[in-house]
Amino acid sequence: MKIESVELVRVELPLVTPFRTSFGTQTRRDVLLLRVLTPEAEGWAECVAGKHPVYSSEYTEGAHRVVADELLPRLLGGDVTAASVMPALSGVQGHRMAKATVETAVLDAQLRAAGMSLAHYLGATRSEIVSGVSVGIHDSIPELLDTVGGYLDAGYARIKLKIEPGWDVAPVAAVRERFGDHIALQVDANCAYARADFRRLRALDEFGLLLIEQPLPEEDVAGHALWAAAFDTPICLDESVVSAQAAAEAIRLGACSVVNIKPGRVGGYLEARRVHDVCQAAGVPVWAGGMLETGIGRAANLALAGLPNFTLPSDISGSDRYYQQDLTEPFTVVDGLLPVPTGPGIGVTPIPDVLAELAVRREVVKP
Ligand code: NPQ
Ligand code: MG
Repeated sequence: MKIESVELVRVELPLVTPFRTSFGTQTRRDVLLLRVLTPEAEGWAECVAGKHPVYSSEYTEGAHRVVADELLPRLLGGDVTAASVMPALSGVQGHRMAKATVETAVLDAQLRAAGMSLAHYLGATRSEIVSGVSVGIHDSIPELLDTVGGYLDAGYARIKLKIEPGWDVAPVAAVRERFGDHIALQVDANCAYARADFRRLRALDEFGLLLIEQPLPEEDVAGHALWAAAFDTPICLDESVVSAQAAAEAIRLGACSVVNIKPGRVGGYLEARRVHDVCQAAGVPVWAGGMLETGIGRAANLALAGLPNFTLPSDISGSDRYYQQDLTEPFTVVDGLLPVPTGPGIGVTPIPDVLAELAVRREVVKP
């Protein structure tokens, strides 16, 4: 394909409720969208970087600059396909979320031109995805129980509690006590613990959790291996899995028996599919993570989550979990399920009026 121009669109979206994790409280998303224009079709993608570099080193303004100043100049001018994006960008170190956004927008344009859905392209075998919800750290246990009860009433098939030192065993015990042993429950620490917290966290073993996600720092894969050998509860990695190679190494070391896949974190949907394949070959189930995406990112994640080794409930929730007004037609959870989009490419586009209202900055880059 020949790319005529790329538009970087910045959108500010308030969250329906503040989302607190071990790395901070988010009240809004500062979103970077890319729109790739080709003679045949346009392609859309959402960058999952947060406003501040607190979940990962990437952040929205940095991703914006690296896309416009470093990535697009290496890409534009010649013939571009989704498969040619990462090789063209290999001279830039890191910045996986920024690179993923460029690759995804190109892939969306390519698939729209071909009339093929992303789900079909990736090899999805499912038309619906089991929807789970990630529940932030609350100020009190009663408030947490209200929130969890609301999500269970809304049909969510799995609850994930965010934890940190001081907010771990008590909230898990309270949710089990109130809602019973049958609900699918897991926790996510976002790297907030140290090896010295071993005894504290192993106390979670008695609650029958589906998994404990990323208790230790990103670099401490060996620590996760020590804990995985000692815990009954499966250890799942998120932040540590930055590529298919990292996934293979972590599995070989025994650091995890489950993997959370986020395309942004691993540098795109093509690499995410490789992570899926590596895990599948090793007998390690995977599930689709979430980064508070708008409908643009959510649609693409649903396509990926249709692949066969995504056997655990996802962190892909309904639009209304995060946004009063999504950028696309809203995704709605019905009976705990979300549909895999079937239209060409990611299957959705921003609603023009909504985008016009919420966009705060636009920059166009041409070859
Ligand atoms: C996780 N997601 O699995 C992430 C963490 C997360 C749904 O729990 C801005 C940027 C806000 C990145 C909120 C969920 C974020 C973010 C949460 C990442 O670890
Ligand atoms: Mg996580």
